[in-house]
Amino acid sequence: MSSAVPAGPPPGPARPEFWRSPLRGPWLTAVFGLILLFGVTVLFVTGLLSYAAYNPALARTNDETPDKGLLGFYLFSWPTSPYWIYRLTQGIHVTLGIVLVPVLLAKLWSVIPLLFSWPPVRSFSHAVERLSLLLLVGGALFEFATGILNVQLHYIFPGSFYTLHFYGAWVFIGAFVVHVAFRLPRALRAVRPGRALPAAGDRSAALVSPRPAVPTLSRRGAVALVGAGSGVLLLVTAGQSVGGWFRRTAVLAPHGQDPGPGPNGFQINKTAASLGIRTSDIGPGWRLTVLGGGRRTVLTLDELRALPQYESALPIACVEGWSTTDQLWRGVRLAELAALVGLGTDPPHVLVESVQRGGAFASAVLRDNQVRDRRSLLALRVNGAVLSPDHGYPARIIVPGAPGVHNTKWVTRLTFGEPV
Ligand SMILES: Nc1nc2c(c(=O)[nH]1)N[C@H]1C(S)=C(S)[C@@H](COP(=O)(O)O)O[C@H]1N2
Ligand SMILES: [Mo]
Repeated sequence: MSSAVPAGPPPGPARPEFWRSPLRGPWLTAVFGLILLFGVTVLFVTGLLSYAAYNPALARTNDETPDKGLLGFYLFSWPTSPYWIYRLTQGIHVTLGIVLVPVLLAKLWSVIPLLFSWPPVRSFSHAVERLSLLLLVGGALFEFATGILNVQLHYIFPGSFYTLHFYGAWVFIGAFVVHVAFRLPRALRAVRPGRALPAAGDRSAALVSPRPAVPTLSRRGAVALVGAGSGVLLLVTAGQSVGGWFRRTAVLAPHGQDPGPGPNGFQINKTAASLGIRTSDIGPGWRLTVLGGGRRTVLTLDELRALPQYESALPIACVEGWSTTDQLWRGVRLAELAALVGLGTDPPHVLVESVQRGGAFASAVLRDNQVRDRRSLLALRVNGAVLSPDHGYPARIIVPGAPGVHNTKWVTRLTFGEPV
């Protein structure tokens, strides 16, 4: 006497009537989806550029990502012009990532009934599709969460942020491309003016509540609300990338809104004290050692000051998205320091080491195009004053277009042209 009646979904979210919002439907999902299609594409491209900006293939110090294999590709050497390039690309990456959060959440809200669709697995292809959506949604949440935690300096990751965000990006983008390939035609149809109602059996019709509550907001109103949320985030974030006066509007910026007065009054990433830089490391006993071509020269600070000094107006642009306006640096050209060890014509790459003991940013390798640029300095002064200890006294690197992390502070050794 077995019953042939298939069991319906259990009470709760697996039942379509459970979902009552009259706003859900193909149009709303398509609008958010199309915004994300554009936004995520920009995030992916600027993210790849951010990776390339580290000159990852140049040296292990620049990119410690394990087993990156083919994914560690990059197509070009990071340029030094325009000198604000990283300020722009990374400012866009971080600001856009934050601004898209309301859109991402709204998109997920619009499709949440599908998460509980019954039966959980209908067929093999349905299972594959659901698995790909797991990678898509999981990947998106992972990338947004790790990115935001990093720009908020909240390092709770089990490992390096770079490694996690890098591999997460490839998983996410793979699932994203598949998702877009399958859903883009439907999304475009859903936003076409004068579109027909979804045909019966159309899976996207599952988004429409069979028992809608009375609307308190139109669908356009919902889009406007999400847009307003993104707009507010833009207003309280972008100031950290624009810098200068606008820093005051960046109330979400973790370094604070006021970097203090005077020539050294611009944003500091890590203070000397926080990294354990001792006064004895950068006191009168400090020396700059220049190595390369089998030669070695050691200079005191006074000897460095006696070399020809040049000025460059360049910003600091951090991977965390904040940047400064142009600061006026003054110091010795990297190319002329290479000349001290006989490598003045066509200077090669250089390994820059600081007095800092350990830590990922204690050293970096700059590519030959960065060494050769006449604006690249070992800076001793900024905005007319001696560097403050927090900005890298007695000497720091400043290179046009480079990510902040390659502008090593408290430099003590330069090694030109050695294999790294
Ligand atoms: N030795 C050393 N140099 C360093 C760092 C560091 O941690 N140690 N931080 C880098 C990073 S991530 C940035 S963004 C810039 C910030 O420079 P600022 O603090 O002078 O603005 O310094 C770079 N130079
Ligand atoms: Mo940075």
